[in-house]
Amino acid sequence: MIESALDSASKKRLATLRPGERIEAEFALEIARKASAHELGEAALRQRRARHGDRAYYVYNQHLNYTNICRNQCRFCAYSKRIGEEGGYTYSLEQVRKLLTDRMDHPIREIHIVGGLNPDLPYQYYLDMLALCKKLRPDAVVKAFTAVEVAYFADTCERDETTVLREMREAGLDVLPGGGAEVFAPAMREKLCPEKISADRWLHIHGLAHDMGMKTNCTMLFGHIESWEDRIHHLDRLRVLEDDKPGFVCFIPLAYQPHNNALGVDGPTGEEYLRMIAVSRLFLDNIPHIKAYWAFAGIKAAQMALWAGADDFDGTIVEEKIGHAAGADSPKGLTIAELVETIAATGFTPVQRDTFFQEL
Ligand code: V47
Ligand code: SF4
Repeated sequence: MIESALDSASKKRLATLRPGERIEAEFALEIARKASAHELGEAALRQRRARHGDRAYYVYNQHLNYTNICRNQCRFCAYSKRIGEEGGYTYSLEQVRKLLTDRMDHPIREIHIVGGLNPDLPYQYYLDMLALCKKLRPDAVVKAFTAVEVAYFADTCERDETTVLREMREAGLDVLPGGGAEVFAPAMREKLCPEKISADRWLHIHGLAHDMGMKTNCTMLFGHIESWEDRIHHLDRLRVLEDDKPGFVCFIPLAYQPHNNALGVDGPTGEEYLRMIAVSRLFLDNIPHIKAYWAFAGIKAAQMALWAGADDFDGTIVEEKIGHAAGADSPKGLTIAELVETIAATGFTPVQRDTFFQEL
């Protein structure tokens, strides 16, 4: 939409929001549908600047996807394989060690670990992998296992979720990543990922982690078959949890990658991506950071997103596998020099951070 379809009262309200001002779900839906991309972006940029000035954060990180074998079959997922299917893999702990030690000359500050739900892996494997990461990389924050994996460990290893989180933390887990949230609206979840844990359970596990003092991230997979109502409903559930049990660090709108999966619809346009970033910044007044995840959005759209409300560009990654299995045409990783140059080219000031957004 090029022209704004907002009435004059809503136009004025959007243009004069105070820093951190809360907007209701109804207003969020109205502006998402009717404001021009420019109006939305300008309002979100003001909120972003009020919080973060001209800083644009990045992290020196490494992703590690330990297995692609998964019991679930989410319809958007091009990454997972069934047991015995060609292309399936599971890293031994020796392979994990090699992937980490190959990069020992890089000052990596975050290790991001996620994988499929693989029935062949014993509980001890996860504990040993965390301990190995901490031993090899004592200076890095270990961000590992989505709520979907935590629930799977609990269900298959006869422990409750709190025990899983406690034992994982004792082994080296610092932070939960935000994956697996997809779209919370039940009708969408049924169509997208019927075997996956419910929205309530995803939120419950993040709430448990927050209660233990563990920080977490949150995501939404958007730009496929969901509506703006579904998106605002999702953001609202995150905002309610954060009010009740604070602990989210960063929200990541994940741009749907449309290839090699069962969903069969296109992904978001650049304009839709920027609108999603802007509405996230405007609605999530209690979550400090919005990530422009370049690996899924593409570098250019992620650069633009810094002007539409995002303040984080994520990281070096090293090897992104999930979006690339579904056709992402971004690089699989960036060197630290490329990352800094890419951010600086937007006019924002690149600032290296750790997982908690402490400046380094
Ligand atoms: O959970 C799967 C999504 C997620 C597709 O917490 C897809 O800092 C797009 O959660 N198109 C994994 N997305 C990525 C993720 C993430 C990434 C970066 C940082 C953080 C963080 C979290 O990717 C999955 C799923 O929601 N996904 N298939 C697809 N075709
Ligand atoms: Fe498995 Fe995660 Fe892919 Fe779903 S998105 S099939 S849970 S790896």
